Amino acid sequence: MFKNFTKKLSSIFISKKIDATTLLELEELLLISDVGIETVDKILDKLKIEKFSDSLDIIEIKTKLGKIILDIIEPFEVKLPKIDKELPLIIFCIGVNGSGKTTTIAKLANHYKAQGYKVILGAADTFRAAATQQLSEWANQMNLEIITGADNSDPASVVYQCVENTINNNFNIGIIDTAGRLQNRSDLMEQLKKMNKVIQNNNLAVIQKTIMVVDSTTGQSTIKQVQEFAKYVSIDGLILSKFDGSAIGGTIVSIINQLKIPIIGIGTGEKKEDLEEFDSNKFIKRMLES
Ligand SMILES: Nc1nc2c(ncn2[C@@H]2O[C@H](COP(=O)(O)OP(=O)(O)OP(=O)(O)O)[C@@H](O)[C@H]2O)c(=O)[nH]1
Ligand SMILES: [Mg+2]
Repeated sequence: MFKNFTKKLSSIFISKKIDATTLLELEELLLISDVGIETVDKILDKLKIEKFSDSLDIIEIKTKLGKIILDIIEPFEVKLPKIDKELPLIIFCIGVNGSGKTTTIAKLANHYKAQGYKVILGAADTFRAAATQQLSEWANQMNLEIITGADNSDPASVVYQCVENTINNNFNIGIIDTAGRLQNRSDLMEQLKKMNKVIQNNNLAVIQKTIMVVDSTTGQSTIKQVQEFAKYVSIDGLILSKFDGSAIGGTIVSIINQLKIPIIGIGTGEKKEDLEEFDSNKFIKRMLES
């Protein structure tokens, strides 16, 4: 997640000084760690007003830097949605093409099924037959019910059927997959809005959580994607997929700082077990121990 962060940090502060040179080097280190410039500025501004001891060492730097970053991210650490005793939960998964939605849905289904909850899936990606098939394979593997629609049928209709089935057949949770869409395709974004409206229908008593799945290897461009999606639907949290790959951890810090949207989970592989809840303390530890 972070490549040799501490090693590089130690080499910057070998001079045991906080001065213009070391701050510039720290700025570069944070930037190559994928923390966006706005967030880097905020971190450095806070660091500059810290009091440091004369015998400044790497532990002191790490502790202060870690605390500054933790203060930014900790308020946005949110656990996976809990199941309510009274009302079923509907998780509506959205995101751009290939971000990891369908795989994340399998991971979420696995998480809730393992706790003994009754889970149903909704394949509202009706654009590609392969998409429905992909989700159906996960459903088969986990022995889950799934609602599908005919190819190119109205995805909002699959959403409706999935929510209705969740309620009428006493499922604890329905998880809805949607087709990947680019945020600049306003027709597809309007369609997303329509699906969202179906879930919000007053006659359907559910708790809705809309989760945007973001590919963490795409770095800073994720910020723009999320901002655009948020213009059409209210997003409760993000799951960042593909953290086992080339993703660099700093993106998380700037996503939180700029978007103020909670991070719910982190995808760490292609298997259904590869989902971690976001833990900000663990994140800082990984960063400072890397
Ligand atoms: N390494 C790794 N691969 C992942 C992760 N999540 C998803 N993938 C892979 O990324 C690719 C795309 O994942 P999908 O779940 O199909 O993505 P999607 O958002 O549903 O894609 P579309 O429906 O085409 O928009 C697949 O090859 C997945 O196995 C992850 O956390 N780690
Ligand atoms: Mg998909």
